[in-house]
Amino acid sequence: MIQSRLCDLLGIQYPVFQGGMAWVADGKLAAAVSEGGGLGIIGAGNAPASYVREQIHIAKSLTGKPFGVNIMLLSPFADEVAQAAAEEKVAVVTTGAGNPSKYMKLWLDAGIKVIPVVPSVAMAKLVTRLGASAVIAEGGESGGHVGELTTMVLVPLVCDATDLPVIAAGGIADGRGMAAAFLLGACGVQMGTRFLSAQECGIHPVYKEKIINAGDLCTTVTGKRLGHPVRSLRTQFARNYTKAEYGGMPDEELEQLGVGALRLAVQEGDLKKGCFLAGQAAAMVHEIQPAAEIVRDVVESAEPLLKGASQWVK
Ligand code: TUI
Repeated sequence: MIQSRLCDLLGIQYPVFQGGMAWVADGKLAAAVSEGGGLGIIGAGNAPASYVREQIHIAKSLTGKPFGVNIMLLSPFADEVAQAAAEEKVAVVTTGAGNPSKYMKLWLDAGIKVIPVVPSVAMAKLVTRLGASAVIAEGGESGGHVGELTTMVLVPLVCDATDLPVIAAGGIADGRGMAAAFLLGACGVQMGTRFLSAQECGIHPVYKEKIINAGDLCTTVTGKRLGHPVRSLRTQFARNYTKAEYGGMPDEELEQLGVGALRLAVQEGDLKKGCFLAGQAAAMVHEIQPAAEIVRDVVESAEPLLKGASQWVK
C-alpha cells in the first residue's frame, strides 16, 4: 500500500489528487474521487461564487471525506470565490495560474490547507514562507495553462527548494508516472487528463472519445503570444488559433477567439470552435472507468514498480 505524509496531512487513503479542471471538475466528480480514497477537487475556473458554492454543497451531500476547491487566480471572480471557499470551510484550496499571496491569510484563518500550483522554484519558496501546507509542482506536459518547465526538471528542483510535501503533476496518467514521480522526490501525484475519462466526469461524449483515441502528438500549446500558454488537443480550433497567433491578428481579436471555447468543448463537444484542454498524457488514457477504479489502478500499478526499483542496484 502506497502511503505518504500527504495522506496523514489530509486524512486521505491514497496520495492522489484529481486536478481542479475548469468547467469539468464539478462536485460530482470531486466526490467520486474522494470516495475512492484520493482527493477530489472542484474547479472554480472562471465561474462565479454561486456556482462554486452549489458544487461544494453537491460534493458535501455525496461524500463525508475531504475534498478541495481549485481557485483559478486569473478569474474575474477570484475574490468572491476565495471568500466562498473560506466561508464553506473546504478542507483544501489549491490555486493555479497565478500568485495566491493576497488570499493566504483568509484561507489559513479559516483553517483551510492551502496547496498552490508552483511553476518555479521562486514560487515554491514564496508560498512555503506564506504558510502553504504542500505544493503542486506541475510541469508543462499538463493540460490547460502551462509553465515553462517539464515535470522531470521541476519536481526535483521544487523538492530541493522546500521541506513541504510536493505533489507532482503534468504527464502522469498511470502507475509508471506515479512511481517515477516518487523517485523524483514527490510524495503525491495530481492527474487531470486521466480523470477526463472517469464515468462520473460529465464532459460531452465527443470530448471523452477524443481523449481515449488521442495519440502521442495529439496536443499542442497555443496562446504564448498573449502570455497565457494553454495545452489542448490539436483540433480545428487549435489550428485556427495558431494561424491567427502567428499570422498577426491583433491581440484583442485573438483574445476574443478563445472566449467561450472551453464551454463549447465541454458542453457541446464542438470540434470546430471548442477548445479541448488536455495534457500529453491523453495518449495514455484508454478506457472509461469509475473514478475510484482509476485511483486504485494507478496506485496498485505503481506499487510493484517502487518495490522493484532495487533491481537496478547490484
Ligand atoms: O492553472 C492551471 N491550469 C489551467 S487554468 C485554466 S483556465 C485559463 N483560462 C484562461 C487563461 C488561462 C487559463 C486552464 N488550465 N494549472 C496550474 C498552473 N499554475 N500552471 C501554471 C501555473 C502558474 C503560473 C504562474 C502558477 C503561478 C504562477 O505565478 C506567476 C506569478 O509569478 O504570478
